[in-house]
Amino acid sequence: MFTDVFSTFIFPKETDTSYVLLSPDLPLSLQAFTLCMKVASVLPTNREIILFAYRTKDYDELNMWQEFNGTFSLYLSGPGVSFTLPALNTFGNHMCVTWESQSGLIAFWVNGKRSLRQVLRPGHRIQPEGTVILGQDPDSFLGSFEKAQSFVGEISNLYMWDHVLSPSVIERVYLDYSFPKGNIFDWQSLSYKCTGDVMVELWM
Ligand SMILES: [Ca+2]
Repeated sequence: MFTDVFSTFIFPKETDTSYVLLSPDLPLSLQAFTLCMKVASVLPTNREIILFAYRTKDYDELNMWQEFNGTFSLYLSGPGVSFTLPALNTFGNHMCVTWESQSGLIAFWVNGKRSLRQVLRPGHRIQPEGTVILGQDPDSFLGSFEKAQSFVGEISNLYMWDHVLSPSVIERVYLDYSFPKGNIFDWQSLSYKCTGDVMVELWM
């Protein structure tokens, strides 16, 4: 008896039509989160690259980008912060973002190592009833995509928790070894729907 093990989303080319819709296991009403994924891309760094987009009807609630200048940024419905980090590459970086509302402290983690911390929107709560997509930046609810902001490359090992994981747990997420199930998104039981030209790699 074999079970399909779902391995990677492959976005083979620049489009304004291809994306993956993710269904969270919990509503994204959040005062903290840890978001992790492995990302490989060889897109030029003088181009915006959307890495994760969570949008409600009127707002981009939680968006992660690589920016024109190669920095990485995270926006929470308006305000954002950017971080200078190792560039995306063909072999893939394991990236996490942690944020919690009380202090507003936010950090990126690359291959298990934490960036310096910045402060973003203390007291803020991320609102539920939106849609999470990979591959495109929606300027309206599930629409108005721009090809020049699309993601091209591979995304795997996507997990999200409604709290900040400890450094030792993030290290284990990076090593893909013995860590708690993602209570918002868990790569081992991810509920998703692909639209357009997105390939899903499955191992038997
Ligand atoms: Ca856009």
